[in-house]
Amino acid sequence: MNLIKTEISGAAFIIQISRPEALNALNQNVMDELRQCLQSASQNNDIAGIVITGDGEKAFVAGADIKELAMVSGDEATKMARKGQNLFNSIEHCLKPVIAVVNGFALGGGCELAMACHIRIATENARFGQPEVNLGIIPGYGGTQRLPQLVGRAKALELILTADIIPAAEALRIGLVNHVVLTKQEALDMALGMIKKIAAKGPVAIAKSIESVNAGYGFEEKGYEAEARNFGACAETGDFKEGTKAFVEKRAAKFGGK
Ligand code: CO8
Repeated sequence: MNLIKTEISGAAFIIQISRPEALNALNQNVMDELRQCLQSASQNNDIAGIVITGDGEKAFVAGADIKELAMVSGDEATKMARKGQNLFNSIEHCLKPVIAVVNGFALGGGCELAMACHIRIATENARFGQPEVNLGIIPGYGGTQRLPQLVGRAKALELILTADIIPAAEALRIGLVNHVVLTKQEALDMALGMIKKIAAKGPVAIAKSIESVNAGYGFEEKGYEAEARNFGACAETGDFKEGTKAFVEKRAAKFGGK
């Protein structure tokens, strides 16, 4: 593991995404390491729960890696979106609780990663948003499906269409996070406390609770497939080229609508 730090604390497996120079952005190597970590944690009988967080204080995850994304074709983008959706789906369906400790920016794919977790604990400096339209693309790791489930369709559309970034207090108000605490250490302590509490319950009952809650939502094939396909379609546009170029050049994009 080069881009992820792991630690076991009691019955908890802590996964810390660590690319501080890119605000922990998710490139394909991070995604591969995340998949491996989740697999080993979920198969380990001594582990009762998993915590996912970002290295440092500034960012949980600032999204998919825009510089990597800028290089891919429409078809590749669709495939990457499907692959990421499957990984995040495996988090949602993990039979051990997965808790996101959201420190700082949780944007785009970062917000989507947090939403795939069962519980979200944020620090006061956390910021949430789906700013993909700033880049001429749409959420591609399940955000168009999970955000409406968590905050309702109207608020989800407002956030996705305006690309607004909201503070932790607002995320709490709209039901995007479970708790907001002052520091990352407090958030980690709260997550570890929850896992300790859960570890004392019947593991089969815990697994069946997660399975049953998820069964009411299902993996809406239609919605996720539309998201992956439309993500790929956006990645073929001039708007996407302009959006990613503008990000690298640290300026606002000028979209032509093609
Ligand atoms: N990707 C790559 N690099 C990033 C990213 C990112 N998402 N976010 C930040 N960085 C880099 C910056 O380029 C910068 O690098 P450098 O020092 O080399 O210029 C470094 O991290 C520090 O960032 P800033 O200087 O920009 O820090 P600021 O404090 O000024 O701003 C922000 C912080 C507001 C978080 C700003 O960095 C930002 O807007 N980042 C991008 C947020 C974003 O748009 N996220 C969505 C990305 S798209 C996405 O997530 C799609 C998900 C689905 C993908 C499906 C298929 C792959």
